[in-house]
Amino acid sequence: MQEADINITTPSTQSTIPVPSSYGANNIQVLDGIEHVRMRPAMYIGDIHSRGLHHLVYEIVDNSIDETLGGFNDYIFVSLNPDGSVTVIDRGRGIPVDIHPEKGKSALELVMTVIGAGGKFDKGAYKVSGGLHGVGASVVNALSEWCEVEVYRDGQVYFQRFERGVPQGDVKAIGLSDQRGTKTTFMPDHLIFKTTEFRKDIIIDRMRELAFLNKNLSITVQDPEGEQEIFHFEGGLKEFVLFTDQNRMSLLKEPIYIYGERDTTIVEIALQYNDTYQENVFSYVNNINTQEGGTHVTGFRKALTRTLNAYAQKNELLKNLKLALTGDDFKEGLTAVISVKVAEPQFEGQTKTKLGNSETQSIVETILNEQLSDYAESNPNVLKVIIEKVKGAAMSREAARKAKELTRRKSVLESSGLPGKLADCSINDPEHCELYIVEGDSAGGSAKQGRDRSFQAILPLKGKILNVEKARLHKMLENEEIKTIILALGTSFGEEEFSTEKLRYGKIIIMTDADVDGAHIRTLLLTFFFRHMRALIDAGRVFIAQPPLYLVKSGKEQQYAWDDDERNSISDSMKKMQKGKANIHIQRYKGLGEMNPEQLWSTTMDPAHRSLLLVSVENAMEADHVFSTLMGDKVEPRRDFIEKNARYVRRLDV
Ligand code: 0RA
Repeated sequence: MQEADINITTPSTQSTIPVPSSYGANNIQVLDGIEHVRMRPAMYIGDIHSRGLHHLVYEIVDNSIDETLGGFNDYIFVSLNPDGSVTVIDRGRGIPVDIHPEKGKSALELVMTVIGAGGKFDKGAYKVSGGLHGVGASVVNALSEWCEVEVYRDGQVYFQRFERGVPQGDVKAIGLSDQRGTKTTFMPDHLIFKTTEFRKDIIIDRMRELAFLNKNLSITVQDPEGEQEIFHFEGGLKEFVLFTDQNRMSLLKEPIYIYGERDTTIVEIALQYNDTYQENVFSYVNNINTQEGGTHVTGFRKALTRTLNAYAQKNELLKNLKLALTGDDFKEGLTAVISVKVAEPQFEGQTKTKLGNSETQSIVETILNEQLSDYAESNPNVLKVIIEKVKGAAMSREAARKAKELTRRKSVLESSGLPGKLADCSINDPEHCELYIVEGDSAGGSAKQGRDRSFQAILPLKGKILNVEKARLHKMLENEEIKTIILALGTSFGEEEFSTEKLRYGKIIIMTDADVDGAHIRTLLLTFFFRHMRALIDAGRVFIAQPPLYLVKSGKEQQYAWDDDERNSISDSMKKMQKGKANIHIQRYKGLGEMNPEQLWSTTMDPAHRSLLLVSVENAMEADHVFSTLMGDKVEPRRDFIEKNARYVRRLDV
């Protein structure tokens, strides 16, 4: 889970930065392309913030991955260099350097300067070509202050340099080498990007994921200090599942592993059951995370349900169960990774991360049916454990249904009224309404007095909400705070009933104190939204308020500060105006309740001055990992995690 730094007034993604004009007339088309990329970078890489910046690395690495998928490469080296540039090296075939007969330029130069040229080279069966990926090295080149490529081919080392996309001379042979491969180094252009600082943890997360997905590949990541981490997983997806469940208690000795090929499609699946109640299924097509699922996931679910059900029936494992199993019963505690390699993937859906190829469904289904049945026959003890788990889910589903029926009339969730604690806003148009979920009654009081009641609603929570990571569905619905939130949002709840369309507010803003309790409550709320109302996060509806930490006063002058650096620079500048004689008073806000309503409004709630953090799930696997670590049962990993990440937690007063 990322709390991306995004102001409510979204910064313009357009820039008007020209490319150098030292380019001949025959290059006009190339120049047009580069210019367009530099003018509208977001069209090519998503945005010009941290996310887009990291996409540059993925684009280059994807080319090396294509070589890997084609069977030509087993090694990738990624270096975050001390000067802020990034180097990617592979041992693939090397970008060709011979002259293209019609264009009169080297293939290397075309790959690096013609937008979309990468796709014109047939580099193997499973080209990465979905989502934001696949725009090619030329886009990275166009968005780099400079970029240097070395190609190791035919016993030679070839070299070419570019500045803001423009070649600085032709490709030349600069030496001899018996290696093969490609080395690309680029410096992201600070004229384009709001931040040019690469984060090691973000790079590592993706490189680890790629190594899980390509078991023959070894990826080394080197940081600016020269420290290296090597990712190479001979067990592939099996190790991926173990990694995902490292903080959960597994019910199996080891994950079940499936591998099969049919026509040109490759299917790889690993799965296991753990003692929690959530399902975690991650799916990939050609190494791209298919967040919206698709035909490969449908095939997986059908085969899993059918095979396990058939096995249980045949072996009379359901004798004392008085109800039929449903697809949902197989989801509780399931962790699975599905990875398919498809020659011509069709991506659909809102974010183009849903696989559409219909043939893939039956291929996955057939392969899983066959191999899982075989596995079941030779591992009856494992199957017993799984079927027990599934039966538990079915019985709890039935118990929940009965309980719901009994309390239906009284149930708050079914009543049309709003919770009593909610101080609602007066206008009705959800797009313009905001809900502040506030910690505690006293902060709630300040917020109620400080707000603009026309469009801002306040919902004060009493202390902590339930940790949904450890609770079954019907337990959650018995929790007052959770019921109150669901009611206020208006979205209803549960797989069938939940609907974003019924959401009563365009923005849901979590506003907690800047202390440990506040951080905990925020995490509990985020866990709830992530596990049970993920669509709200994906739709960009969930935000975190940013109250100031300090009030710096000197005489009549006063200014707020959001962190220690800001506090120091404010007090320094106050001292200088008043020539060192200033009597500076610094107030540290521990809780929202310490601010009066006017202060809370002007610093934290007034859309003209506040800044909010937008909550986004950059990587579902990573988010799952964070929540299962922070909220799960195992204590050790939680302690490790907190110790390791403590230095990232800045605005926390322990
Ligand atoms: C075009 C054609 C061939 C390889 C590549 C591009 C290629 C591109 C990149 C980018 C990073 N690493 C790369 N490795 C290879 C095929 C060349 C051949 O047939 O020898």
